[in-house]
Amino acid sequence: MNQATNFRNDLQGAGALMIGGAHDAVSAKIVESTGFDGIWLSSMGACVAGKALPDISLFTLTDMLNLAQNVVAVVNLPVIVDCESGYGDEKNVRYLVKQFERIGVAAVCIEDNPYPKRNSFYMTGRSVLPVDAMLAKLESGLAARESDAFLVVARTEALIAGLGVKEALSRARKYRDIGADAVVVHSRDWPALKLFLEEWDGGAPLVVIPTLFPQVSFNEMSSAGFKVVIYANQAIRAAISSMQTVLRRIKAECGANGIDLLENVASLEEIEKIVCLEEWLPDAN
Ligand code: SPV
Ligand code: MG
Repeated sequence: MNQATNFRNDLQGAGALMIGGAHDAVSAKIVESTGFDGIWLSSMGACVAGKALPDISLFTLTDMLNLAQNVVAVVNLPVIVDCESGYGDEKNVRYLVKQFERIGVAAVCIEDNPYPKRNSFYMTGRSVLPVDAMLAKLESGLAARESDAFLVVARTEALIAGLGVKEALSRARKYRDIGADAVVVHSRDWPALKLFLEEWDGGAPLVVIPTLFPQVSFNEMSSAGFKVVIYANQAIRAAISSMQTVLRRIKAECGANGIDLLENVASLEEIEKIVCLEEWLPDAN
C-alpha cells in the first residue's frame, strides 16, 4: 500500500495522529524511529537547515522536491510536504501536485498566505490570499492528482493574519467543501482554536500546529477535536541548540577532549545505525 493510502487509513482510525517535523533526511529518520505517525517536511526547517535563510519562499519548489525525494527514499512513514503557498498560483500548484505525488509522498499542504509567503511567526506584513484565489489553487491541485488517495491539505492563516475566528471558519468550510482532505487552522494561541472548534461542523479532519502553545498537551488538543497534531519545528530547534552547546564548549575548552562531551553528541555507532551502514558495507567494522 502506498503512503497516501496509509495516511488516509490512519486518519480514519481512532484517536489523533502525532506528526513530527523534519528538515532533512536524517531528521526524518529520527522522527520515524521515535515512533511518530508521520513526517511533516517543514518549509521553515528546510530553509533554515538547507540555506540558513529565512522562511520567505527562498526554498524553492525544486529544492523541496529534491529534499522530499531524499526523505522518501529512507523512511516508511507518510510524508506531508509543507508546500507553503504553492510556489505561485494555481498552475504552480497543479505542477507541484503532479511532481510530489510521483515521488511517493502522502500529502502536500497549501496555505492561504500570499506568494512569496512569510513564515507565520514573522509578525509584520500579514495578509491572506483572497479566498477565491486560494480555492482556485486547491481546485487545481485536487484535479491534478493521479490517484484519489493522494491528499491535498489546505491551511488557513486567517487567525495568524488577525482576521478572527469567523473568517477562519468561513475559509476552513470553503476549503473543506471544495474537497481538501484535511484543514490546518494555524494560530498563535490555543483559545482562538477552542472558539473555532465550538463552531466547526465537521466534514474534514482538522490539523493543529502548536508551535506557540507548547503547554497544551497532545491529549487536550486531541480530545478538543483535532485529528492531527504537528510538532513542526522542534527538531530543527533542538539541533541548533545542541550544535551551539557542543561547539561552544569545544571552542571554549580548546578541543573535544572532555569526555563528558560524549553525553551531548550521538556516538559514531548511533550514526552508523541510522544510516544502515551494515546494509551498505557489511565489512565496514
Ligand atoms: C513550518 O514548519 O514551516 C510551518 C509551521 O509552516 S510553523 O513554522 O510553525 O508555522
Ligand atoms: Mg512552513
